[in-house]
Amino acid sequence: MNTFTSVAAPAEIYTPPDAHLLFWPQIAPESMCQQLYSKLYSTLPWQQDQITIYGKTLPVPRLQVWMGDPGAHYQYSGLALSPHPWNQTVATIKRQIEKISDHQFNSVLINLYRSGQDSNGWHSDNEPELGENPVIASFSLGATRRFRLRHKYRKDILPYTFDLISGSLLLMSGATQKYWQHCLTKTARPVEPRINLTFRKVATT
Ligand SMILES: O=C(O)CCC(=O)C(=O)O
Ligand SMILES: [Mn+2]
Repeated sequence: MNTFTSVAAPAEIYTPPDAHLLFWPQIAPESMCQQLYSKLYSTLPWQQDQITIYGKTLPVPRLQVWMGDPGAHYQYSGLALSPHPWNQTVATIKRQIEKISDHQFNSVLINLYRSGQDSNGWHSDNEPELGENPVIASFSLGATRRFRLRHKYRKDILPYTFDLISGSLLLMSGATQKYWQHCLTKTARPVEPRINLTFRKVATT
């Protein structure tokens, strides 16, 4: 597999209060994104997990795979995930993203949004195993979907919206996960599936 173009134009920088966001609209050419998408879609062990919120158990509104170094376990909303070993395609993407972002990761949560009805509700990536000020690198493949961010406490700060196109990379760092929430909204428009990879660094056990 070719490497990504390191053409990635310099990142757009957003520094609203209590957040730090870097956004690269396109770090890989579309033809490569299509190849990566097909590979991941057909080879990953997609799971339909269940989460428990306020005592209610519900299916997660998307499919997902947790992958990482041995010992990189992850828990959220009552769901405990043990890592699948690195798949070659995901490991290649990880190396490129580490180069572009200048951060190291040991795990990734991969989401498959099968249609516009699949989504990801308002949340912060603030689980204890991520530590203080986690750095999250979010890479998208497939359909463009709308990603929103809002401050948790300050209504006077405008929310942010990113249309995450195939090949884009969004890096969230600093206090972003402490003070802001994000979500991936549903859409009534007919859309193709989308795969999103959020690379993370978790404490290993
Ligand atoms: O699909 C996305 O763009 C967001 C994914 C996300 O926030 C997560 O997996 O924690
Ligand atoms: Mn998230």
